[in-house]
Formats: sequence, C-alpha cells, structure tokens
Amino acid sequence: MKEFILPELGENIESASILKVLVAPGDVLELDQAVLEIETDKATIEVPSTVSGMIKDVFVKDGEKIKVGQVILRVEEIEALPQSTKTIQTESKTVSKKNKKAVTNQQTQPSTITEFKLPELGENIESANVLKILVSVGDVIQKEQGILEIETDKATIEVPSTIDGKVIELLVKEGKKAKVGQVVLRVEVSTRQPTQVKSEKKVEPTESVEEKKEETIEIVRGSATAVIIDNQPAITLHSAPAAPSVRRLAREIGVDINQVPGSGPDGRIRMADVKAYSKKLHEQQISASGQVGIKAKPLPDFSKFGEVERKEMSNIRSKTADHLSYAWSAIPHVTQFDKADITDLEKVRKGLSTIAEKEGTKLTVTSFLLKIISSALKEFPQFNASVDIEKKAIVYKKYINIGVAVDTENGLIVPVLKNVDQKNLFQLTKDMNELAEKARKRKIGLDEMQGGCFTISNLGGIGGTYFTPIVNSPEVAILGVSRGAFEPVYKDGQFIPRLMLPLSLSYDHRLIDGADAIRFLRWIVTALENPSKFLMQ
Ligand code: CAO
Repeated sequence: MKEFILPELGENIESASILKVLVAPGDVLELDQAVLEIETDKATIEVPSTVSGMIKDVFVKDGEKIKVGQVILRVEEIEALPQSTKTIQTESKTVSKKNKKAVTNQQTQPSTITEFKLPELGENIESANVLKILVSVGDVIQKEQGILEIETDKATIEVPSTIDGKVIELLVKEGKKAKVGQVVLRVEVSTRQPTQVKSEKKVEPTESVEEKKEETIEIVRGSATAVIIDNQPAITLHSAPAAPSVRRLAREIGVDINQVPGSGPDGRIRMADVKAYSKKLHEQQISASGQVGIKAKPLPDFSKFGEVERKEMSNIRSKTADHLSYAWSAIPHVTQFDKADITDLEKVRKGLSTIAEKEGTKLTVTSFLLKIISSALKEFPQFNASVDIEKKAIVYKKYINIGVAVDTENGLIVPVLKNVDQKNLFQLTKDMNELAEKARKRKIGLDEMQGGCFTISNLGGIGGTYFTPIVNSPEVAILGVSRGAFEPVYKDGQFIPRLMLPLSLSYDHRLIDGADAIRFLRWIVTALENPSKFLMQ
C-alpha cells in the first residue's frame, strides 16, 4: 500500500484549497495523472500523482483546505492484487438479430475482463471507419478516455471508454470498418475495490442500449454472481470531434471543447481552432470589460466628495467604448498634422451653391473631402486596406466606402457611404446628409454602418484646431478635420489672409510608415488647394 501526500507547492506556500478531487476509490491511478485541482493564493494548479495503482481510499474532498505533506490518498499496487482476480472469463450474451441495439455483455465469473464494443453512433449509422486507435495493448485506460477516432458519413468522432482497466487485446484495425456492437477491445478490470455497490440487476439481451442508459448500472464486484454491463458510452453526434491532444489543450487552457467550431473536414476541431476560440473568448472578455489587458480598477466612492448620479450607459455609448478601447489598444497609432489652404475651395463651394440648391443640397468641405479621399485611396492602396495580424496578411479593398462620423444626441455614429468613387459631389452630399439624419433619428440600419474603408471625422463645424482621432478598426487610417479659419500666410514677401483647414491624419503604423502617411496627407492638401484642377479630373 502506498500513500500520496500533497507535495511542496512553492516557496512559502503551506496549504491550498481543493477545487476538485479528480479521482475516486476504485480508479486505477497512473503516475503523473492529475489527482487534485487546487488553488493557492498564487495560482490554480493540477497536482499530478507520484504513485500508481488502484485507489483504495481518498481522504480529502472538494472545498477542503489541505496542507503540504498531508496524505491525500492510498493506493494498492496493481501487481499486488491477488492472481485470482486476474483470471479472465467473459461470456457475451447473444445479440438479438432483430435489434442490433441490444448489446449486453455479461460475466459470470469474478469479473476481471470486459469487452468494449463500438457504441451506437446515431440513427441509421451501422458502421464507421476507424481512423486512429488511440490506445495500445498494455495501456491502463480510464472512463471517458478516447479509445478510437472514427469517421461516419456524418462526422468524425472520438469514442470514449466506459471502462477503467488495462487493455489486453485490440480487435479493430486502423483504416478498417468497424460495426456498431463489434468488440473493439478487451480490458482487464480490477475487481478488488467496488466503485459503486448498489444492487444487482440483469439486463435482458433484447433491451436497447437507450433503455439501459436510463437505468442505474449496478456493479457488484468480487462476487461469483457479478454482472458487469458493458454500458454504451454516452456518445452522440454532438460529441466534439477532436484528437486527444486537441482535447487536452482545450482542457488545459480552460476551453469547453464542445463550444469550439471545427474547421477541419466534417467540422473536426484542430489545435488552431481551440487557440482561435480561446483568443476570441479572451477578446470578448476584454471587450465586455472595456479594457484590453488592463484590469479595471474599482471606482472610488465619489459621494464622499459631493453629490453624484449614476446612469446606465446607452447601448451606443457602451459599444463605442468597447470599439474604441479595442482600436486604441490594438493599433499603434501615429497622428500626422497638416494644413490646407482652402481659400479657393471656398470660392468654388460658393460658386456651386446655386447648382447645389437646385440639386436640393448644400455643399460643405466634407463633400469635397469625400471626393478627394476617394481618389487618394486609389492613389495609395495601403490606406484602403486592413491588417490581418494573425495570418500576417494585408487585405486590400477594391471598393471605396467612406464612413463619416456623425455627432448625435445619443453619441457618435459612423454611417458609411458606399461606392464614393462612383457618385458626384451633389449625390454624395445628399447621401451623407440623409444618412446623418437617419443616424440622428436612430433610424439607421446596421448595413448602413458597415463596410467602411476609411473614416472622416469633421469637427470643424463645431470648432477646435487639431485633434488625434482614433483609427476606426479594422480600417487603417482616419482623417480628423478641424475648424477652417483665416490666418495670415506669408506669401510673395507679405502676409495675406488665407482660409486654412487643420487636418489630422491618424494611421496604423503596423501598415503605414510615416513617409507614406505624409505623402498621402500632402496629396489631400494639394487636391484641396487646387479644387478646379481636382474637379476637372
Ligand atoms: N471648418 C469650418 N467650417 C466648417 C467645417 C470646417 N472644418 N466643417 C463644416 N463647417 C461649416 C459648414 O460649412 C457649415 O457652415 P455653413 O452653415 O455656414 O455653410 C457648418 O459648419 C455646419 O456644417 P455641417 O456640420 O452641418 O456639415 P458638414 O457636411 O461639414 O458635416 C457632419 C456633416 C455629419 C460631419 C457633421 O454634421 C457632424 O456631425 N460633425 C461632427 C462629427 C463628429 O462628431 N466627429 C467626432 C468623431 S470622434 O468623437
């Protein structure tokens, strides 16, 4: 008999709380097999066993506090078990031909051998291809451990064991077909310590597996009249199809494998799927907390300093907070400033006002910027792109949709004008005003806020000089426009008043270099300063 004691857990750690006891009396314990999940004030740890054998006693339970050096469990070495219990005699009952589901395996001797059969796989599925055998003769297997990877015409499934014991014979081959009910392996089961002793129950051979699952399976071991029912695994086509290594990874990083969408054939879950799902969960958590990698600090009690009022965030505010936190943290921003002399543009704008009126609209600097930026995006394709950092790729867009930030009573909304390059100034202005109005009246549709390539944020109608806009991820750049104002500009030996428009271009430095950014911004400035030339194009 050997004892397993709680090992040293680290410097100054003398005790821990048990989150979960992972083994039970009667289990066959392997070296390094996880015995306990414990929590110290530093970490949550799985404690591996340093002994092997049949577990006789477990002295601790979930929620209990345990000390380093405390005895956790006692095992009896398997070799030490009496030889008589290793005697093998198995008697299978005949399976009714009419009812293939009736699979019963009965042992009439002190039962030490049982057969594991391919379980029901679903309606109308009578066989499967064995892709991989996950155990070998001599392996000590446990319930729930993957035995086979099989493929039906509906899915790829890992078949879990329903038996604890040692594999003594494998009766299927990789690459071959196996039928439902066919014996897959023979397992030597130790009968020394009953796991559950309830009452004895015989199952008629004609009973269906489904019915058997409903019953409590009773096992009386070490008795001449023992009945061991080779209960079928609770397997369904919803079982997540994944290799054991993938399952292990999911378990280790705390991901529920059943929730992971598989990208392999027939939805098979790969390592990359588990990682991607875990990353997504992480991002969702971050976004739910409005933080990226930074734990929110609790707020102080402001009422100590004066009267306060607490209000729930509106949906728009909370979404904006999430989105901007993400963009701010994920994108290395640089903001480049410049000024455009729009004195001539202003003349053109006024000159076009009668036509605009006839068209039922009024041009503003935003109208011209939409047109100019649509051309600039064609000239500088890296500004009409998105970064796929995971896959180390850049997605270049062949369409030109531009978002315009709109200030509404409910917060910031960014409607997207589609195919800007295919519309004239007046049409664009009308579309923009229509969308801005819809946004302000909360009538804007989701599709009218999606698909943007670049964003313009014009705060100039309100005021301000420069600002540092946040790139509207997954876009890579945004133009902030501040208030155009007359300034003395030194030209031809004198100061002359010119209408100057402050521009702030923020960009994603992962994709765009400073030199490219200033070239892009200069291009826009030149177009704004030469409106006739630009409009002639
Ligand atoms: N400099 C000087 N004047 C400007 C200007 C600028 N940059 N931009 C607009 N104006 C003027 C317009 O010419 C207009 O003047 P007139 O009435 O004398 O012609 C007036 O300001 C109002 O313009 P507007 O704002 O109605 O029209 P617009 O096409 O320029 O802008 C829109 C439309 C939707 C961008 C704007 O209404 C708006 O909502 N702006 C706020 C954007 C915002 O919130 N950005 C912040 C995002 S980040 O928090």
